[in-house]
Amino acid sequence: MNRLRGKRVLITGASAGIGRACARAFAASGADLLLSARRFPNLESLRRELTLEHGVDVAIERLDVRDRAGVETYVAKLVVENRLPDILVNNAGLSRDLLPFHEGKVEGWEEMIDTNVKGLLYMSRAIIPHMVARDQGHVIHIGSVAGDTVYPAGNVYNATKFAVRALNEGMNVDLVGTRVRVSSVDPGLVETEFSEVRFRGDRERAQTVYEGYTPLRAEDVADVVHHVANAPEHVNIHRTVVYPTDQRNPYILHRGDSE
Ligand code: NDP
Ligand code: 8X3
Repeated sequence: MNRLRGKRVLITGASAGIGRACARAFAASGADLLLSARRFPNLESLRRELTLEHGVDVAIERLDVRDRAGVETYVAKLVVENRLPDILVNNAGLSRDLLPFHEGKVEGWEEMIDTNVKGLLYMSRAIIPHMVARDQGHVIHIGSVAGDTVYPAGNVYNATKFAVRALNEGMNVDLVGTRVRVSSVDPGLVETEFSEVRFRGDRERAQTVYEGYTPLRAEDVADVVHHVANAPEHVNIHRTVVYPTDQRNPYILHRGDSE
């Protein structure tokens, strides 16, 4: 049963990877979209594609989730336009470097904390009060298995995703008694631009992350997000962990004869 037709879905970080795949999955179900990211040309081509293929309404916004005033101005504009979302997908995020803690680059740490934690907080704080006022809404965070288990040199990235897990629980606890749902979809290894960003543009190194096994595709994660969002209103799927079949935890990865 499709419960998403005519819903409005706001997705942060929709210019690539999981965010873009989520936009495609929701559009295919007839949902209208509010898409944001920093790379506006990517959003423009996605809007063209989705309006042409699915006839849905797609509004795009150049938005850096680290910019608190920018986030608040954006949400205020949505209020004025009467276009608040039914569903918020907090997807924008990144990792920088893979260095032992004592060799870490502080500026990369700040970028991760500002994006993965503070950006998610700014957006959630701006949107959720409106959901509470309407007693309806669904916030879906893209967490990570990195928020379950720390791996070597993951340190600050792990800490940001542990924070997302805590916030997912905290928001759920605080929203009891309302019909606002909060969920987290927590993937293992997904082949996107993620590793290229982590390794600051080193494509060769990024490719080695996905060699010798079959990683998740962004579309696989979008399927799960779509499933979580499409659950009946009385069902709140708190947390979904999704790994590639070749990976069973952050340490156990079978690099062998997979395609
Ligand atoms: P990509 O690098 O492919 O996409 C990241 C998206 O986030 C881009 O659209 C980017 O847009 C956006 N983004 C980054 N920084 C900002 C910012 N400051 N403001 C607004 N948008 C921003 O990576 P993924 O699709 O893989 O990552 C999406 C989410 O999934 C992240 O939260 C990541 O931590 C999480 N994740 C990824 C996994 C993986 O293995 N790939 C596994 C588990 C979780 P732009 O640059 O245009 O602003
Ligand atoms: C991204 C997956 O394993 O690189 O969150 O941390 S991992």
